[in-house]
Amino acid sequence: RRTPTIVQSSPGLDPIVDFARSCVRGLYADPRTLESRFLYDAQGSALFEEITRQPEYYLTRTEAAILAAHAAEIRELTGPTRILELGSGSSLKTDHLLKAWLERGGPTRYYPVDVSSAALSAACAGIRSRFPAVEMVGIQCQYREVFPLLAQLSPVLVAFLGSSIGNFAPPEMLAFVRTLAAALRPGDFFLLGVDLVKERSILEAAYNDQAGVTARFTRNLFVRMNRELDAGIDLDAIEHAAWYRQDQELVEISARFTREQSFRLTPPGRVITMGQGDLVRTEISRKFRMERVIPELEGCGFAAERVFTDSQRWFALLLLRR
Ligand code: AVI
Repeated sequence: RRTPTIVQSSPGLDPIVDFARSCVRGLYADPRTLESRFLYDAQGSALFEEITRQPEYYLTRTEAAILAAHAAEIRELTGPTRILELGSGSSLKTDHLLKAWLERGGPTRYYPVDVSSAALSAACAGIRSRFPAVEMVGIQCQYREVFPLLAQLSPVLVAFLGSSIGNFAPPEMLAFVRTLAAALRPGDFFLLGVDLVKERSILEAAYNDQAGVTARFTRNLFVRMNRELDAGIDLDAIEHAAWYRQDQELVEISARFTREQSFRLTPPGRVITMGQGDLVRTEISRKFRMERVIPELEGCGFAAERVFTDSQRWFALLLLRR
């Protein structure tokens, strides 16, 4: 029990082949897109942690303040559940939840889930040192792979923080929430962080930080293609672009090629040509309205138990009951 235990899923597909196929599919698509799950290799996860510390990136600190203020109340409402956190990253926000669970006594069981083994190991080591009394098993896999385990973990609170749900396209989000609801038992909980619609200038600053960390995060996807797929992409010819699309209420994040170039991904070895000014979308980050998202989640099988927000109404934490 003293050493962090990490269990790993056994995906059928070789991770390099999975990455290569996904890149080829996305780069031949119209519009060109890359799957954002590939942003989170060891470097990408570390860069994302750095993004969360940028002054413009209000999401993490706003959500952490909401959690700090309401974790005890959340524990009051849920009772002594196990906690499973999807996309745990560094898990720093989780400290507030674990503290509230520990203060009420009884065993506290925590299951962080992350695709990045480096991020997961770091998170487990951190929790182990800050909360030696917490019983923990880290699970390295994609989110959907964990759903079949949930029934065994009941009573459980599934936490999905940081507005990561905003990185899904609307149909994917609904499919995800429906599948989660089906995997949970009645009476289990879902704690969901959502970033709210706000002024364009605040949103665009958050995704275009002065220090250029978000730009490095976007560019890292191409660094990864060079390292893992031997792509030979000229990284100096790639810039980060992020803007708010008010019509869809989302921030669109792309890489822009500033010069024409051709490269080849191995496997499968197909040539890809990018023209000057061509964009490759690497992420969307949706912004939500409470009056719309709550009925949507309720339509997927959850009941809204409590909604917590900050004084500026920039971010919301929704406690949903299955
Ligand atoms: C992980 N996710 C919630 C972040 C977001 O805000 O959509 C990812 C991110 N990409 C650029 N900055 C942050």
